[in-house]
Amino acid sequence: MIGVFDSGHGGLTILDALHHRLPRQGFIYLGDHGNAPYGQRSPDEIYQLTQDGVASLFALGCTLVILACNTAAAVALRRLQQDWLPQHFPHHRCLGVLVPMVEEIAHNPWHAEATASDWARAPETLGVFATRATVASGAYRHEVEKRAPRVRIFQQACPDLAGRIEAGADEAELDAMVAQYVADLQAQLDGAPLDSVVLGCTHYPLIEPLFRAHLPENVRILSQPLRTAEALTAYLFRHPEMKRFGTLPAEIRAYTTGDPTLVGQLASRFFPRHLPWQSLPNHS
Ligand code: DGN
Repeated sequence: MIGVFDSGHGGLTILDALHHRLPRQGFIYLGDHGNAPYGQRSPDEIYQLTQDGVASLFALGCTLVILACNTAAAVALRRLQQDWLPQHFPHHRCLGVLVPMVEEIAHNPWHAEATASDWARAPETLGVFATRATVASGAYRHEVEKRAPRVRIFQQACPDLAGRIEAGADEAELDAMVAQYVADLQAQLDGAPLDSVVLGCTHYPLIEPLFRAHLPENVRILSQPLRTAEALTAYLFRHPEMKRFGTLPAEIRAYTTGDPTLVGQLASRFFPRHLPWQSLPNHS
């Protein structure tokens, strides 16, 4: 089984795409609702909660875990990969949702063809909308500088947008928030044209039409669920030992550190199929 971890149920937008792309693959989803939201927490807290969540998924039998939460991936993934996994779980793996997005930009075919003077005239600009903690972590900037150094990145924190989406706020309220965050991003650009945008939080794809409506028409919105699913498929092709394909329908188990009944009601908007939510074993 492959584990999918998120601070709540926003990561179901990622699970949905993974399940669609890999229908025979079993998944165990864990939402840390008992400690959500992560977006306003300190890096140390986010690191510890993410490590605990991943350890729980390992204990449930997963050997590969996707951090479907941008905040957890941005703050904790590198430290987990560099310190914790090699020491405690050398044969287990953890992947995130940031690198697939940055690779999509880095592998844009136009980049390979562009000459130095094309770049000097028009470097590609990437906008990232994310939680405050994701932006503050600098992880998107780090990955862009490493993998797509000629791309100029502009980040816009969207405090409470995920919370309001999750609370089922009406469209007019969400539209006003998105309009403001798009305007704030554009103010940072100082007139430079925006080429692509990452909706760098699990909840934002649910209101992509609102971002679409406020962004200039030619801006490309990169799909994080889709790209993550493609990246996982390619990873499993390179690492067949991580793959455990079964018969259809593949099993999907869903655990929460919160109230399973409540989570089941809220989560139906994020995942089309009914999931039998359970409390995380041995969780108090
Ligand atoms: N899942 C989080 C993310 O993708 O950043 C958003 C929810 C939260 O914890 N604020």
